[in-house]
Amino acid sequence: PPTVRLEDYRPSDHLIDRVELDVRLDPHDTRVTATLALRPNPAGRAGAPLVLDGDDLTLLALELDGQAPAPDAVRADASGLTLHRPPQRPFTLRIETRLDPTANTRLMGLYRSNGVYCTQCEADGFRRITYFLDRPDVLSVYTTRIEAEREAAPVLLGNGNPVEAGTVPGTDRHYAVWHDPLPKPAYLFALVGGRLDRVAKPFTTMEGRAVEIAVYVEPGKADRAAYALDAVERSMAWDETAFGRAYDLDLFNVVAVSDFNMGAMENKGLNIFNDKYVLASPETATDGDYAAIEAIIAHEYFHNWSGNRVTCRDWFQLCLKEGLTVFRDQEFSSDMRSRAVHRIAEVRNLRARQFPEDAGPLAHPVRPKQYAEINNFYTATVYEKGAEIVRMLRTLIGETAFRAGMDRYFADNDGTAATVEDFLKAFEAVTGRDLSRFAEWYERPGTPRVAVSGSYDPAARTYRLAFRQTRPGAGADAPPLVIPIGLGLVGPDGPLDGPLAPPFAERVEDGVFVLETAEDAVTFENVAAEPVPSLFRAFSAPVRVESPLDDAARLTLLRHDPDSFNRWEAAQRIALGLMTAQVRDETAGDAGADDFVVALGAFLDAEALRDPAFAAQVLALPSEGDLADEIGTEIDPDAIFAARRDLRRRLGTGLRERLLSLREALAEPEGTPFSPDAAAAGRRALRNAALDLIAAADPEAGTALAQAQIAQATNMTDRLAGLAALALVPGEAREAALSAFAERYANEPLVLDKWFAIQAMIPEDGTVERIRRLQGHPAFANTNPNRVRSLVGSFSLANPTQFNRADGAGYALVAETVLALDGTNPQVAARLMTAFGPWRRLEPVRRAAAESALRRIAATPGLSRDVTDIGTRSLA
Ligand code: B3K
Ligand code: ZN
Repeated sequence: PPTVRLEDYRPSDHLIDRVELDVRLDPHDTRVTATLALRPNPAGRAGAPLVLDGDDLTLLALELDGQAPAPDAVRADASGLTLHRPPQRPFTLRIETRLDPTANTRLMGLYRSNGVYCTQCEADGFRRITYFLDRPDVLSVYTTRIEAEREAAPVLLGNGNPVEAGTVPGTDRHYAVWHDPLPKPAYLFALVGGRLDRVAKPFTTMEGRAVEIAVYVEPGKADRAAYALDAVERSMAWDETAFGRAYDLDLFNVVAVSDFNMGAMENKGLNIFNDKYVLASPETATDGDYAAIEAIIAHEYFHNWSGNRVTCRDWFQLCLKEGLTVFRDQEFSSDMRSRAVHRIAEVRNLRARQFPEDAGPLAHPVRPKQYAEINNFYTATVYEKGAEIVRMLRTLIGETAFRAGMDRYFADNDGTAATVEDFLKAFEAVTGRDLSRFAEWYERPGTPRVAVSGSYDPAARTYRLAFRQTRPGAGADAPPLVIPIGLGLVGPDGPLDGPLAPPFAERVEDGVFVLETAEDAVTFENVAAEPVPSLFRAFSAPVRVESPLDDAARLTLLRHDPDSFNRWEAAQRIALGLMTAQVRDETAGDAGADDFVVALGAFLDAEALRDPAFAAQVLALPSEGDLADEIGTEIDPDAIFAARRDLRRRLGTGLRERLLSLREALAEPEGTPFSPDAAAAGRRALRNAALDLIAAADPEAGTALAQAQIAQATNMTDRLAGLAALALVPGEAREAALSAFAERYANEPLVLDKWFAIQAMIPEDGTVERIRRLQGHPAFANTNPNRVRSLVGSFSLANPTQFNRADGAGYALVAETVLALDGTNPQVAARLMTAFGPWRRLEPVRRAAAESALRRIAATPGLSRDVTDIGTRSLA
């Protein structure tokens, strides 16, 4: 496939100022008439042909300024429309196309989900609706008339504000006209038509604008939309106080559909969501679901400024809207919940998804330099590492300057399609700093390493910390990155910053040292005793740290570090060390493990009831993926699994009495109404973390507890945690609980997804066969992305021993699914295939099996561009 390169960017030769769309919805024969007000772009090439994008389109009619153009003046086919000699002045094109939304299984462009008409245009789906300049730097004002059979689609929604509605005389059809006053790129276009229930509430912006917020869901599910509706309201209020950003239309609509390629989409004034991220009730949604709904509602809403009002010049700038908006939603969630616990969750996620990506064949810079298929670049690197860059920027310049820079960015770029340079320029303007060196973060793939060593001089009462940064694959002459390092010193009894004579270091400001060269060091003065350094507080940079700490020092941090993140990190590093020692067959770890159990016991005594959410994070050991990432090469997932299982057993045995009594102490008194708030969720999280460890040590006791929990559960969090504990214990009890769960939720697709996922994650030999059976379950469908992700996606990403079975059966299952899906939904197929990313880091037998599965996929004729691209890069 042709490669698109950042360096080849040039402005469009033409602009489209206004778009009038007339969409007559029909299940198989939808007619779209687009009237485009075009003109030559003064910044483009004069006299250039007009080349409109198209994808799978059927052209019915074409007029240029009211006339049919001469046949030799035009070339049109399914994938584009070229006007060889367009007028050198403003002109109008009227284009009529025919679509079959029911046949659209790729879920890009206009399609039907459970009978509801909806659209997905980012990144390049608008060209599946009409011929267009489908690129983000062409901004137009849209007016959309939507027409449909009233019975089939009583609700008709578009971008912007509603301007007119009525019936089509003499028919059973009706229409609605929507006008969006703000110019936008085509990827933000959306329409919806269908039978939907609605919940709504008013909001008044800080500018005094009356807004109606509404959430539309499948009929009968309105009561499950309340949480999402409130989350929109909280998001609107937060963006006003945190960033001074007010909403700008009279309506803000959210629509939930059941077939959706990703989480949600920020279309202007009409966000379309995967129903998984809207629908919630205590009976069907876990605390994790509630948190995800709040975060994604916020994310899409925040795009209204970071993405829509200021959009991207080209798709290489994707992190400009995505990294920034992830940062904004993280800050929102931190303010709504516990900042420390949320930071831990962010870092877990970064390490689980972005670090491996950055260490494998699909690694790319946060701002890629080239792509073959842009839809494959909606990655953890662009989103999550992109967010970390924004966070580092804030750490470097401080909160006040950061806010001023954001204001400047919005003011200078409002209504335009911007670049990463424009973003940085705003911060340079308000701080007077040169950020060109910092900008390297956008250009370099790979996770940097920072090696740290410390030395104490008791006579001089100084403590010196030396840092050395390296980047994988980077030569010695590669420019160093600018790395903010959150720092503090901790003594045996607590922080070493007593009020009388605190330690200080000249180049540590507000607890941050900035490493700008390959090597540097900082010296603290006035240090009364040998300290333990607390490094990269709050995970101040997305790097791997080669730390000088031993386990005794880490236990000091676990006890005394005022930085909660580093308390958690200390426990994680100790656990990681114990487990990797076992994997590497070093048996010396036993005494260390005992010390760890004792320390965790003390930690629980001090903290568990004070901050259960945080304690749950400390108890949750690093994942198998974390271990694989730590080990890095010749990975044997079975050995990793065994090491983790053994440490869980040890903790479950050593902490048993404490865990049991914590479960008692944290139980909600009977009759307590369910609340999804962070405090209640934290108590449930700790109870369930305790259950996991108890069951690991004593499957029989665990089974009994899990069964009782399921029987008494008043919410999905506890019910599912019970089921998850049972799922790890082979036998009758597990199978009975699984059947009962399936029966209870037979008509709840989103809950059945959890049931599919739990079974897909069973770390036992029979799982591949179980999944094959489940693929034939009446509730399973390859055409629904949520079903595929819950069954096959969970397997490939969250069941390392079975996906990586030495006989290759796990790889074969995923490869077959990729191939089966590619014809209908290439985006989801390609996403699934990324699970093979770490293949080169496996031990030789599995490496060979994974490679041959990859090669089998890649050698299949007729593959989509999406899957071809992942295959090519994975094998390169
Ligand atoms: N912007 C969309 C993602 C579109 C993905 C296109 N393949 C959702 C989001 O990040 O908010
Ligand atoms: Zn986004």
